[in-house]
Amino acid sequence: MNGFVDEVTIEVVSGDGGDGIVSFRREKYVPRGGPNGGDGGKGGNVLFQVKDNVKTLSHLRRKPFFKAENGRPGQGNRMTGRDGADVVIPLPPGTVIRDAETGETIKDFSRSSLWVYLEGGRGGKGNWHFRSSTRQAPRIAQPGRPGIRRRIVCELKLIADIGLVGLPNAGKSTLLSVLTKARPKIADYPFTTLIPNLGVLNHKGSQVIIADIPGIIEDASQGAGLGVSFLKHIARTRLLVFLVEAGGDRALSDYGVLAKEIMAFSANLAKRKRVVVVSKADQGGAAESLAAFARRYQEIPAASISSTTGEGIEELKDLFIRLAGSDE
Ligand SMILES: Nc1nc2c(ncn2[C@@H]2O[C@H](COP(=O)(O)OP(=O)(O)OP(=O)(O)O)[C@@H](O)[C@H]2O)c(=O)[nH]1
Ligand SMILES: [Mg+2]
Repeated sequence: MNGFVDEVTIEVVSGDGGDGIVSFRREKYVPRGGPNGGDGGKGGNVLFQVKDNVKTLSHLRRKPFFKAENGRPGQGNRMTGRDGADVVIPLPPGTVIRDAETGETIKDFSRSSLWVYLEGGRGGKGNWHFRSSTRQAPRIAQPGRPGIRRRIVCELKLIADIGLVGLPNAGKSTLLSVLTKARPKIADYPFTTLIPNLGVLNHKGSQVIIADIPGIIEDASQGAGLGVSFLKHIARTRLLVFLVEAGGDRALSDYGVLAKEIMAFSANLAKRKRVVVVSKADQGGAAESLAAFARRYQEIPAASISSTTGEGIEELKDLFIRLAGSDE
């Protein structure tokens, strides 16, 4: 998956109300009993349920039509028909729904919620309701109201769980391509990535969305290089991954630059849970870098990897899921 927006058009229909019926009591010795036709049941509603463990709109793409059940007709003895069952459509947080015809925004879902979008049709009244002193044997009953049909566009603004930060060329995009199906541009020069890339890591039944952003250099917060405004794309992540190239103490100073620029961008983002990942371990110097980190920042978890040889990648997936994952 690429880009920050995903969009699916679906069709939803609430249930029709059940019809009221015409019926008369039948009793021994009573030639013509009074009216006793029951009301129809209500049609089922269409609801949206926003849940944290839903990450994408792919289930809607597989099945883009939802219909709630119709209400059942009334019965004799003034019995009301059964209500139709609701249909509940799961959505990931961050979804905006729009009317496909008018383009009007219907709702913007940011966090978990359950919301009734379309009410089912009301059930019709049975003839029992229409009795009066002048009309003792009413032969009329009301039909149920029809349900409502709508075409809507669901648009997901993806929210990453993990943000990859690093100096240009640290190997962020390469790591994203190794962990996920995303295929960002990778090249041997700085500032290859100009706009953020997203990928979904599926691992052992859990998922995390990872954002790869442009490289950060010293004074980026003052506008150097590509600046830091793209950090807003990872403002809501659960985990920051500082990717620094292997090579003894250099990894430590690179980390210092990143930490300082992030702090200058947002003190709030700087408080986010973080891990250090030493990249390009195949080029040597990773053990020294890790040791230098362990001496200086005991409290920050650190790991080393090579996207080229695959060294440390499985362990990194475990770590990412443990610190930022959710069930699929
Ligand atoms: N030897 C080695 N080279 C790597 C590894 N990971 C990435 N590279 C190389 O490092 C260079 C930069 O990789 P990118 O993934 O584009 O780096 P980036 O951090 O996304 O860079 P920007 O987008 O410019 O910030 C490329 O030539 C990659 O092939 C690794 O594990 N080992
Ligand atoms: Mg890149």
